[in-house]
Amino acid sequence: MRINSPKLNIMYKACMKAAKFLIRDFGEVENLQVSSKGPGDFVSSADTRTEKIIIEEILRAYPDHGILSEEAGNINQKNKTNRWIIDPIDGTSNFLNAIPQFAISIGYEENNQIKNGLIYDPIKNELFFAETGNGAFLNNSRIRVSKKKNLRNSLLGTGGPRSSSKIKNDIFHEFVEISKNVETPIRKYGSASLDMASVACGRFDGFWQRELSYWDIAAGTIIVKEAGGFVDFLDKEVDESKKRNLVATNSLIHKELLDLINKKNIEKN
Ligand code: 2AM
Ligand code: CA
Repeated sequence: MRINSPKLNIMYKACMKAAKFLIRDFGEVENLQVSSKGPGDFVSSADTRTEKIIIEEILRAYPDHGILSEEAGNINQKNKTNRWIIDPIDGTSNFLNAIPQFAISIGYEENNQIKNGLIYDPIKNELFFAETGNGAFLNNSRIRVSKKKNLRNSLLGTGGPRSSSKIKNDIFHEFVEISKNVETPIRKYGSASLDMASVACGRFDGFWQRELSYWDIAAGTIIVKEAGGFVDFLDKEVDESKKRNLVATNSLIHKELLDLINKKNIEKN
């Protein structure tokens, strides 16, 4: 693994330590899946433990750094300069249903700018990572976005809407409209971080999703950018970490996809 940045090193160590347990837990979920009790509580404790291990490793190296994590919320909130953003299991519903499509996602930002990102799919043993200015990698290889030039031939991914969404119908409508403009049916794999990683390595030509959380996408944004892609938000919000509606593409199809989304005129962000 060509990791020679201190921040990526910490991410890698933390992630691998947590992944060992997570892989074991996933095996257990496969058993619980067929039991009458179901794996619900077990999964939430796997989530919490993964998070705990990662937070401990980060704080061991950088005790005063800020952390934003899906379950634990904010730690060292007064540190506005250095912040780590963690999603311990991105793709929780997949994990819960014993579907091997989930990831640990960790981002690191300085002064609100994402500098490093790491997304690890423990079941496929795929590690995506990037650091500003140094390119994006999948395991030992440099990755690049695809060269697809038009939307019609593109493979797109999306996700949602969440059950509580107030713009559910608009989101469904948007899905239908974009579907009409692509040959291959749009994929919905249920893990936003891995969807972004898929754009970065050229499996997807583009991905968009509304109403995401910052921990879903923090690591993915730098990985897509460093792979030569384009990350954009549909929100009017200025603060990057508060933007929730994302479009990430190989850059070549970006305008076409964005025009189509904007045409839909979904105003509510
Ligand atoms: P999660 O698995 O960590 O909840 C699924 O489309 C993608 O959207 C996943 O990355 C999922 O993250 C994310 N997501 C965020 N909030 C969600 C919600 N309330 N319901 C469903 N998916 C959500
Ligand atoms: Ca998530």
